[in-house]
Amino acid sequence: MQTCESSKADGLQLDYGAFSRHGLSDAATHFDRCGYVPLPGLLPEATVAVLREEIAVILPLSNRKDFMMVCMENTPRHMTTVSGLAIAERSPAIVDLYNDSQLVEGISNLVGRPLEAAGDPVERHVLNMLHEAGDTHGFHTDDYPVALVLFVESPDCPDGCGRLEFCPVEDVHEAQTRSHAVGDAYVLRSDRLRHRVQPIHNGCRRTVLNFAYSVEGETVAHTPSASLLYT
Ligand SMILES: O=C(O)CCC(=O)C(=O)O
Ligand SMILES: [Fe+2]
Repeated sequence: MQTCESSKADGLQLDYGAFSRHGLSDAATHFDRCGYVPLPGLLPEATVAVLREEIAVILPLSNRKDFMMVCMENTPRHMTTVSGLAIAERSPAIVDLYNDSQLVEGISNLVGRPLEAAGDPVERHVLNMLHEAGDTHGFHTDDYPVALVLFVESPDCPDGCGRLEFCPVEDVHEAQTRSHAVGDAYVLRSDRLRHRVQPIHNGCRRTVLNFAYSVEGETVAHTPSASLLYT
């Protein structure tokens, strides 16, 4: 008998092999020290295709944001966003993906602590789209400690625009940059590392889902940033 269950039935399979394809001998130790681990190819092509359809459904609920975020040292936001509430309303498949137990277990193992869903439904799973020349998600730290960022679109521009840049909050001279292709993902210790997305060039597009998780038993200090960006 055929059963129809969970997001898997909708084509949102993940390639969990990505958790061992990062080329690091001990990813958990690396994450503890550096706060960043790539998950290349976590999203198979078919999953990217389904996510694009889901995103087309939620985009009518998007907001255009062009402002300087005062609570994050006046850094720029030029981007289109969709809040966690809108995603929950229109895309049960993305919500299922966020809650996928094998995914959450994989990230928990990487982080070395049990993770749980972010308490704030606005920030829990969001969409960030950079699609106009100069669009950027300026420097900030997140309220939640762990971010999983999934790439549905990414520029393949030879100048390498739209790269992730991150550095320890206390040492801005330690900045590192990383590029990601469509289908890739990464995990970031996003409350401790100051991070941004470098501006994109004319004609380039960068669309990500950001899944935020809490560490079980830890409280989160909330800033106004999520409501400024997603409502
Ligand atoms: O788009 C990215 O790579 C980073 C996203 C991010 O920092 C955020 O949503 O808080
Ligand atoms: Fe962030």
